[in-house]
Amino acid sequence: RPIGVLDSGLGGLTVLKKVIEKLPNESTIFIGDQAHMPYGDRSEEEIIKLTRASVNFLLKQDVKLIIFGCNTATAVAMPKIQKEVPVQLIGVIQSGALAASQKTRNKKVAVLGTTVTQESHAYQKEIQARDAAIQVKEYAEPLWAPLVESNPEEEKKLEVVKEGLAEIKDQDFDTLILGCTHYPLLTKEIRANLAPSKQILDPADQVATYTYNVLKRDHMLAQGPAKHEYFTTATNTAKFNQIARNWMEDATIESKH
Ligand code: DGN
Repeated sequence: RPIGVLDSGLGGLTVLKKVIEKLPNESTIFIGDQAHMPYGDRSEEEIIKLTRASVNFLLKQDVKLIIFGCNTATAVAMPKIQKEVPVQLIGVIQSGALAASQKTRNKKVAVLGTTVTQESHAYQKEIQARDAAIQVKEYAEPLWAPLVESNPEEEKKLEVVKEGLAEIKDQDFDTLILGCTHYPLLTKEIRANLAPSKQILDPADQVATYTYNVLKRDHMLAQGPAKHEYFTTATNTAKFNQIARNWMEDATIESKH
C-alpha cells in the first residue's frame, strides 16, 4: 500500500521529495489542493473541511499512512481528523520542533509560516514542550506560498524574500525553521538574505526519518518497486507538472485532476 501525502498545493512536494529519498521502495500518492490554495488565511473550519476531503481521497486510494505536507493543516486540522480515520497521520510541525530543539545552540529559534500557523503558536508550543528555555519567535509570510505557486522569475523571488526577511534577518536566532512547506522552494533566495552563521531548518528531513521509523515499527515497510502518483484539484495541470518535474527532477511526472 502507498504512503499518502497532502498539501494545499505544491509545497508538499518538498516533503514528498525527502520521503522518497529516505524510503526509495515506498509507493506514494500526492494530492495538492491547488483549487483552494492558499490555506494560510482561511478559517479553521474551512481548513478542516478541505483537508478532510484530501484525506478521504487518499483513503480511497488505500494508503497505509498519511503525511500532512502542510504546516497549516497540521496546526489546525490534524488532531481533529486523526480521531476520524483508521490510519496514522504524520504532521510536519512535531518533526520541525524536534529538529530545532536539537539543533539550536543559542536557544533562539525563528519560525516562518503562514498566518494561520503562526496564530496557532503550534511551533512555540511544540518546541517549548521539549525545552522550555528555547525562545521562539514566529513570523508570518503570507505572500510566499502564493509566490511559489505562481512560478515566478528569479528576480521576483529574490525581491519578495528580501522584503519578507528585512525585519527578521538581524535578530539573534541561530536557527530558522521553514514552517511552511512551500518555503524550501525559496531556499536559495532565503540563504542569500541570511548571515551564514544562521542555519536554515527544513522539517521535512525529520518527517522522512520519523515516517521510516513508524513504518519499521509497524512492520509496514514496502519492498518496492515504487510507483509515484500525483493529483491536483486544479483543472489546469500544466503549472503543477512544470514545477513538480523541476523540483522532483522527474520529467515523466503527469499529474491528474
Ligand atoms: N504549504 C502550506 C503550509 O505548509 O502551511 C500552506 C501554504 C498555503 O496554503 N498558504
